[in-house]
Amino acid sequence: MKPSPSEPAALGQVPPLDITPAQIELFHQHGYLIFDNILTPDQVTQISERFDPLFNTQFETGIYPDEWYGRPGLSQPNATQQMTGLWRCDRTLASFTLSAKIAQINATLMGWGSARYGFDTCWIKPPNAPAVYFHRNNTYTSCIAPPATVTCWIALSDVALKTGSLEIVPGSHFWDCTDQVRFLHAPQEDYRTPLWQAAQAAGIQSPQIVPIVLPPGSAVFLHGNLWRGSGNNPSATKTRRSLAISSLAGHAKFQLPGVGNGYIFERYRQQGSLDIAESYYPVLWSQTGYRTPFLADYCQDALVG
Ligand SMILES: O=C(O)CCC(=O)C(=O)O
Repeated sequence: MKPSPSEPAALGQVPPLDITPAQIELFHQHGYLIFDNILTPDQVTQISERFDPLFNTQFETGIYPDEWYGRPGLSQPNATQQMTGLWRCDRTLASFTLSAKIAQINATLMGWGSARYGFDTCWIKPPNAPAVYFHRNNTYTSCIAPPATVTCWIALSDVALKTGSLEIVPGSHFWDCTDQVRFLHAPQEDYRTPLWQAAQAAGIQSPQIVPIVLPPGSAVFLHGNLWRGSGNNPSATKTRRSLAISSLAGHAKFQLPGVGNGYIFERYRQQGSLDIAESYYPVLWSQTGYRTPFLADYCQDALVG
């Protein structure tokens, strides 16, 4: 389904922010926050229906994604399917991943006055899908200043122990430790190895790993320094699906060339400038009401109105 272009989303059109100071405090303390029913069942279906065409190389806009794992007919049938850079491929997905509301919540949790697109990723774990290494998302954002991201991770199916939950470690966003860019899929060793190493560096004896359990349409907001990963999907029949929408600060810039990592961001660096181009990383929400103008013609905002 192709959404028609809409009017610009001005400040007044964004629904009131339904997040409290107490929730913001919890996010700062623990590095995550559960947010119920961010999407309706119809919206969950609308998003999920777009995934099969994408993984079968049918891109509504004709544009390929930034990152893509798990191809029917080529990959192992149980391979985790992950695709990043969805908004450029499909305008129905863009109408969610570029929404002002999610960017507003992301920014508010981080104390930013504005938020721009960072990355948008779907994670599809079929029955018996392998593990995903523990990691910190900010590791993949270190070529950006500030090197900080925040993610709204939305369940599109039941996310539960029996389908291989997302796992997080509350408070680990405070740990003084390092991480490195890794290929995250199907590790040969224990998928928690990077976590054990980080905990040791931070002087934490027994990190508390919490499985995230969510019904479809509910979300968890994740601080970019929070350690997260997932085990295999033990179900013989059920596929676990999610959509992760990550923001950067609206005022973010590139670090100097050669500083930090960002294998996707670096594709979009403009020579001779540290500015992040809004054509690739649009500003989605700002306290001033500013939103990158081309968005109004590109797609609707599915969460406005
Ligand atoms: O969905 C998963 O299994 C992993 C997701 C994840 O690690 C992430 O969103 O950073």
